Amino acid sequence: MIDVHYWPTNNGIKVTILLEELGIPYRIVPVNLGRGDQFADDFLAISPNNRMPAIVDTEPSGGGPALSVFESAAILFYLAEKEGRFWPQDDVHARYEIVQWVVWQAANQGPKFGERGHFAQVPESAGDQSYARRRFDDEVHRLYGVLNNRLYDRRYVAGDTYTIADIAAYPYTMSWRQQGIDLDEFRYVRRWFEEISARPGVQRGLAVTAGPPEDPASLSAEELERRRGILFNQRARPAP
Ligand SMILES: N[C@@H](CCC(=O)N[C@@H](CS)C(=O)NCC(=O)O)C(=O)O
Repeated sequence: MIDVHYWPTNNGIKVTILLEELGIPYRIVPVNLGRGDQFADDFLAISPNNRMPAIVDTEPSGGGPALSVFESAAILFYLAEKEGRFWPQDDVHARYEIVQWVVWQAANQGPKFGERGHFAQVPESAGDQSYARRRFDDEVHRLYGVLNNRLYDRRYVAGDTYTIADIAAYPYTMSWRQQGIDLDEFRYVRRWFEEISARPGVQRGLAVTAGPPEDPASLSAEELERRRGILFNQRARPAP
């Protein structure tokens, strides 16, 4: 069984999309990010960067003890390799075409889009954010261009076949409007986006929740204060 330590965010849904595309059984273990579950000791034991997603496979290939994997890109590689789908293993050219684009997503699209979203939400009371906003708006626009140039003569990110490179890059493009992007400017991305959005496995992956939403009104002032203390201004945890 695959346990998916999960919250429905762009990085979390990469994993549920792949699992739904693969059609293999899995179990959701909610990691409520707003409550700070990512700092629990048992979660840190499998995901030391205090970020979800992470998985635990109780039946890894070849047997042996349960195997845990953190970082969404590593999880995509692990599951695709194990199941022998969406990441060809027998052709080094095709394999590394996909590796490059999954790593491109994890090292560029994910972090830059994430920072754009962060600075867009900083309240005016925190001071002038115009430099940071401009910087990450430009980066997001540049990265849509990288994807567009990639897709103008290819059906999918890594070539003619749908792979984990598409599953990695898709979630962050779902909010193109909020990101200030006009998809008419990136028409090859639009064509790809519409095709990926229509896949039943993608739609099933997007529909996966981590349980009913929490009612903010149910939280005490002490609990809100506790959450603020662990979620904001995160700094290094001391070594044991
Ligand atoms: N590079 C990581 C990023 C994971 C990540 O940033 N996860 C976010 C949610 S999308 C998280 O767990 N945030 C918790 C926090 O900021 O405290 C991956 O791709 O898995």
